[in-house]
Amino acid sequence: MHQRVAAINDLSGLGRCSLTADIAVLAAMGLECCPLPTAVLTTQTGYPEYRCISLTNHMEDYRLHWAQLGTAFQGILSGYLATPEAADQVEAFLDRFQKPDTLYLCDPVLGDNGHVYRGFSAASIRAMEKLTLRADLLTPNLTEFCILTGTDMDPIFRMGREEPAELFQVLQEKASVYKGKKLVITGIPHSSPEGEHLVTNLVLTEGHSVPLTFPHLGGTYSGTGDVLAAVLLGSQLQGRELIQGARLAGTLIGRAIQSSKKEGTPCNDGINYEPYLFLLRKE
Ligand code: PXL
Repeated sequence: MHQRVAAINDLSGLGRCSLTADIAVLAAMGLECCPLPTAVLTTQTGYPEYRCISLTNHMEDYRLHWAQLGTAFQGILSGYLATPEAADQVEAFLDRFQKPDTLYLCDPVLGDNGHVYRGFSAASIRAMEKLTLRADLLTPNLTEFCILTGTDMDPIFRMGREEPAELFQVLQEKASVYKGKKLVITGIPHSSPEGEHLVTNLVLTEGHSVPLTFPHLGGTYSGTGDVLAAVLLGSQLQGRELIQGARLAGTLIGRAIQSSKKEGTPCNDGINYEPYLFLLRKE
C-alpha cells in the first residue's frame, strides 16, 4: 500500500543531511516523502559559516493547505527546527495530522559531541522537549539524550571509555522517562577491553535494550543521524522490527562511511550514502 510521510526538516545545500537524506532514503524504501521545510540553509551549520533563512512563518501555510486538501500521513518525521516557534508549529501540525495509527518520529536535533549546535537557545531545548513527549519513536544522539534528560555529560562520556556495559545500564534507566515510546540512542562512543574504538546505537523498547555496536571508523560525519532516523521510520512503516531497522541503518551508514573515508570526504560534506541506497529496497 502506498504510504506518505511528512518530513518536517531543513533543506541544507551542502552536508547531505535533513531533507536531502529524508527524501533519498524514504524514496529508496518505496515511501512518498512530502517535505515541509523548516529553513533553507546554504550549508548545514557545522561549516565555518552559513546563511539560513528560517521558514517558520511559512509552516502554517503548509499545515492549512494540506488540511484543506484532506491530506493524511502514515508517518511524520521532525528534525532540525531553526527556532522555538518552529517547534510550536510542529505541535500544531501534530494536532491536525497525528492520528492513532500515525507513526511520529521525533529526531531531537540539538547538538553532538557534547555541545549544543550553534543557533540553539534554552527556549529551543524546551520546545524540543515538548515535542519528544508526543513522539512514538525518538532518535537522540548521546549528547541530545543528555540534554533532554538533564544528565551531566562528562561522567557519561567517561563511563563510555571505562565501563560501557554500566553506561548502557544507566542510559536504560534514564530512558524510563520515555516509557511507552521506542528510543534509539545513537552514536555512543566507547572502547572495547582491548582499547578498540567502538560506537553503539542503543535500541530501547518496552524496558529492553539491545546495543548494536560497530567499529568507530573515525570522524563525525554530517547527516548520519538523519539517515538513521529516516531508515528507522521507513522500516517501521514497512512493518519491520525496530532492531531490524537499526541494523539496516547501521549497514548503510557503515558502507557509506567506509566510502567517504576512502575518498577523503570532509566530515561536513556528509557520507557517500547514494551508491548504497539500493540496500534499502524491499522486494
Ligand atoms: O544533521 C543534523 C543537522 C540538520 N540540519 C542542520 C544542521 C544539522 C547538524 O549540524 O546544522 C542545519
